[in-house]
This record gives sequence, C-alpha cells and structure tokens, in this order.
Amino acid sequence: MAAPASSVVVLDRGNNTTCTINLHGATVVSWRVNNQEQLFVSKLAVFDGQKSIRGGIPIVFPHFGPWAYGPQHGFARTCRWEVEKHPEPLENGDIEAMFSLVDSPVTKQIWNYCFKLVLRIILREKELQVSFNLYNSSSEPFQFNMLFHTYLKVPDVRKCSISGLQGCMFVDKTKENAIYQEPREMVTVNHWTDRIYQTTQQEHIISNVVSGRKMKMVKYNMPDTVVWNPWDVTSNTMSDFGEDEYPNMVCVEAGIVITPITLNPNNTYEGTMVLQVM
Ligand code: TA6
Repeated sequence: MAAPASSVVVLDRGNNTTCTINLHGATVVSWRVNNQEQLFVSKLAVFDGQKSIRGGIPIVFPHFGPWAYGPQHGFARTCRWEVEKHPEPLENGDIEAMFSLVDSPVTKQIWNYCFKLVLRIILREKELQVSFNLYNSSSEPFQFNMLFHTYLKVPDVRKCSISGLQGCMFVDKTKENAIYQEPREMVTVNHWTDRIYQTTQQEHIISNVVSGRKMKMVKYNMPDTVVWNPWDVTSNTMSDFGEDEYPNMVCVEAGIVITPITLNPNNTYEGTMVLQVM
C-alpha cells in the first residue's frame, strides 16, 4: 500500500536522479541514480504509519537493538517527522532537504529527554549524503545511539564484498553476542550475518551492488558498522520481508553503537554518511 501523498517528499536532481523520503521515520525509501534504484525495500514493506519501513535507510535513535523502555532500535523510525526545509537546489545543482523530529509526549514516555534531531539529505549526481544534527534541549545530559540502517539493493549478496573491516573486533549476534576479530580484508556474506563491527575504517567499498558496480560509504562521527543479512534463517520470522528476498539485499549500517555518546545540555552532535556510486 503506497503512502499517502502528503507523507512523501521527493528530491529530483534531473537525469532521473531522485531521492524519496517518507515522513514516517524520515525514512529514505528510494535513491535512484540515472533511474537505477540503489536501495532495497521489501516487496512486503508496510506503509501504515505505524510499523518501521522494511528497507531504504531507517534511522535508529536513541537506542540500537532491544530496549526495555521501548521498541527495538528506538522510536525515530516510527515517528512522523516534519519537513524542516523543503527540497531546494544548491548552487551546484545538488538538491538539499531537511527533516526534523523533536520530543513529544510519545517520545518522553519512552525516553524522558528534550531534543531536536535534524536529518539533512543532499542529493548529488552520483552521491547521497545523509547527515544528522542532534541538539540536547534537556536540562541534563543524555546518552544515545544513532545508526543509519541502510539496505543496499544487490543482484546477489553472495557476490558482494565489504572492505574496511579488517582487524576490527565485532559482536556476532548469530553466536550469542560472542566477540571476534575480523581477519579478512574483504568481508563476504554467505550465510545469516548479524555483526556489530567496532571502530571501523571511515570508508567501506561494497562490491557488486546494482549493475555490478561498487558503492563507497564514507562516514563521519559514526565509528561503528553493522553488517546484516537475515538469510533464510531469520527472514521467515519477519512478516514484512519475503522469504526469497535475502539474496537481493545487504545492510551496511554506519552508526554509533558499541559506545553510546553522552550529550550535555545545549550541546549538539553531528554525524554523516555519504554513499557514492562508483
Ligand atoms: O541491524 C541489524 C539488526 O539489529 C538485526 O539484528 C535485525 O534485528 C535488524 O536489525 C532488523 O531489525 P528490525 O527491528 O528492523 O526488524
């Protein structure tokens, strides 16, 4: 079911290069470069304004993973965001838009802090920049996780490799959160994979994405990287994910996961992910 028209904002750079954001979670649900979709969205994704959207770039905030206080991965991806700045061309033809989420009775019931979170999207010729600016408007400090839960669209995940993880420690959620060190220069995904890599390199190259090209991911102030593919082992536990879809996606997720950031009152914290089609 498509989202109501008022829930969707489209950035159009021309040459069939567009980016679509659903105000439910300010979820980037499409990024097309010369009419080629770069992001995976499940054919069973739900757009009811309640459930998080299965695909694109959901925002994980203020908590990553299971949470005693509220929904897994926090509430940002299931809140309705506001348009802070409608799509506008920058001098060089890139298109910029901003979206915001501030505390509400709903969020304060889960996480009793005041904040303003602004998401900035810049659509370039072959790049998508996703940045966040978080302001603590509370009277006391708070701790937060932040992660861009990026679903990349791939022809066959078994042919993909991911650089920038070698030597990093990682939590393996498929092995009861045991901790290992990554020996490989190029990480491949050939089975159920759910790893939180700590303090990864600033740049990842993911091979064999759409059209057999490479995707570069550069991250700033987001030290960790999650790599996830549910495989058939867990894809059948998700009602909004087709059992036959796991070969066509890989999640490479830039985030602040292992060590939450403590943000003092009246302070801000910014982070950025840039995706570039190579
Ligand atoms: O980012 C990987 C992960 O934490 C996996 O453990 C899996 O739970 C995935 O997120 C999707 O979570 P969701 O709450 O969207 O079903």
